[in-house]
Amino acid sequence: MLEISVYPPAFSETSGSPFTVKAICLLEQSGQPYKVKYLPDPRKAPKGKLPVLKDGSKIIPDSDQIRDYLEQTYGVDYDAGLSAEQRGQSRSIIRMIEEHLYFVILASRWQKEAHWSTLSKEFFGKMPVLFRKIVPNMIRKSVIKSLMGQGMGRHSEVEQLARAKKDIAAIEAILGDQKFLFGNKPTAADFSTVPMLRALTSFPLESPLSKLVTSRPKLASYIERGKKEFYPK
Ligand SMILES: N[C@@H](CCC(=O)N[C@@H](CS)C(=O)NCC(=O)O)C(=O)O
Repeated sequence: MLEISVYPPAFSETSGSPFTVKAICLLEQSGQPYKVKYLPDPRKAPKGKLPVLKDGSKIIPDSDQIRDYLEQTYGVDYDAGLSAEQRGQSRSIIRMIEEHLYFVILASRWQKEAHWSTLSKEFFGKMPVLFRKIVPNMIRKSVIKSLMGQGMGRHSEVEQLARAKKDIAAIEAILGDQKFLFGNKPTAADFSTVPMLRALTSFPLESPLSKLVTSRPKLASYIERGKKEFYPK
């Protein structure tokens, strides 16, 4: 049976990372039986990140590659019914959400001083006390280093917010009055977008960043609808 390794649930989401939630949703939609393995530590994963899919002896890291694998191996088409043009638009939305907006969320969770203790308690609260004094700060340092490398961590919070606002406004414009980004049926772009926007709104401290979603009624109902329609029950 397919087995997906993901972070344990966090902040009332199915899993602690929007990428692992996405992978679970992709599996859910594939119609294939699968089981979920919770793994708090990604260091042994092939790319040191989660999600990772195991299919017999095959190990597939990265949610994008997991999507390709499920499409190629099990004949799923997450963009069924979309034109070539829409498939291109879908790809661009996914890249914007995963390779840009994600880093604003990462900075908001890990870099922003006012959010850190809430994140740390949720992710590391069950760790033995001795480790809890050292490990969370070590991981935080490495996340901030990666944010500096990627570049988002070099922007001020105000600049990050302005960048996120443009992405979220773009999603709102694409959604319009539709149920999902490309019509009545959820497609690949929704499986990336809904978990990412929910990563913003599920964080228990309200912020100008989370308000970018919660203050837009169409987006707020979109992410509720997504959860109802394609998250595991
Ligand atoms: N491109 C990857 C991104 C996965 C990713 O960034 N996972 C993060 C959690 S949000 C992770 O496991 N990070 C661990 C680390 O960097 O040490 C995918 O789509 O799966």
